[in-house]
Amino acid sequence: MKRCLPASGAAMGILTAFSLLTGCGNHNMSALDPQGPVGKSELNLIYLSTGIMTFVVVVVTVIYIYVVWRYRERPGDEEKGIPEQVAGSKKLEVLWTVIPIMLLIVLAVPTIATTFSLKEKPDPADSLRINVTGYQYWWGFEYPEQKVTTANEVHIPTGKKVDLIMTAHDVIHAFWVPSLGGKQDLSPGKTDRLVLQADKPGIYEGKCAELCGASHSLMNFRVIAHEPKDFDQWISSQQNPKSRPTVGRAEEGRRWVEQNCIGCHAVRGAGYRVLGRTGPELTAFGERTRIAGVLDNNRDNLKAWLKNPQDIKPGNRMPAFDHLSEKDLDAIVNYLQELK
Ligand code: HEC
Ligand SMILES: [Cu+2]
Repeated sequence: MKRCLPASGAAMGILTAFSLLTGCGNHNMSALDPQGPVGKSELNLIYLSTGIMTFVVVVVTVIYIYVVWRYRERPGDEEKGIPEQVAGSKKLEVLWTVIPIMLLIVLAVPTIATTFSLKEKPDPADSLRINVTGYQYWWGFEYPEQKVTTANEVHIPTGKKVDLIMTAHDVIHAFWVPSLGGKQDLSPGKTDRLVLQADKPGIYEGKCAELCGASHSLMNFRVIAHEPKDFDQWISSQQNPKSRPTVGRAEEGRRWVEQNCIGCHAVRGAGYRVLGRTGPELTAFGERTRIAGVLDNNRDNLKAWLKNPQDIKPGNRMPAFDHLSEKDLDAIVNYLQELK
């Protein structure tokens, strides 16, 4: 179980509410347990605004309780006549205008400075560029310099700025990896930038954070961070995928895929021409940890997905292949699991 709340007890109640909202307790999915410099700077802003809010709530509550107690009705009040009237007091009006303005400035300056610094273009020499596209309901990732494309799982090196250039294919989505940073909206016809960095290797869960349709809540992805040398190895394995199967059943599956799937899915190096790219890249699919962001990648789940993707992710754009025989589905599964 991860440590979710900081030891310092300030504003525990509010932080508990935050931790529920950020999925605390979920593996690597808490904005309160940041795993990189961007997440840390965002957490500082959360602390700052929570601190200011707590200060205001405490001050107002104390004044309120004091006034109710101090000016309660007491015997003999009537003889004293009407109390002193202070409506329109210049001193008070100025005071309660200036204090909130000052608090807003204290909140605004670091917030705006941080927001802009997250959008600063990093030096291309020591950053990695990845193009991100949001689709209903999956994520496309392209490494333009390395000429690698993948989907739903994005691999990055640790200790390096990752320059994410984002757009959307259909409707607005939002890229959010709670423990690394975000969110950043992805809009059709527009590009936006988010720079992230992971300090340690590991799997960081991501989510779409903008309601985008029936399966919005299932639009999950993973950021997989590696030590730089392991990352280089991953890149070169992606550049030379093993896509021509040697075993019989898998070869049969390759033919089924060629006949049924290449209108939407690409498999690099598979020996056929890709016709369309409206679905996730399937190159090296056997190495993925999940299917469509929601199922563990194993044979049974893959078969269930092919038979009825709509059951698993309502409204997604993949047709069912329940008309194929069990044998043919097995062959396809063999092939996909062999892609490494
Ligand atoms: C009409 C286009 C289309 C066809 C044809 C199609 N798919 Fe898909 N497929 C999709 C889309 C779109 C998704 C993404 C669904 C989502 O997650 O929203 C998908 C997702 C998948 C995934 C999960 C990918 C991932 O990144 O986790 C697999 C595996 C898959 N398809 C296999 C196949 C196979 C095998 C065939 C052929 C038998 C096939 N698909 C035919 C559109 C298609
Ligand atoms: Cu979305």
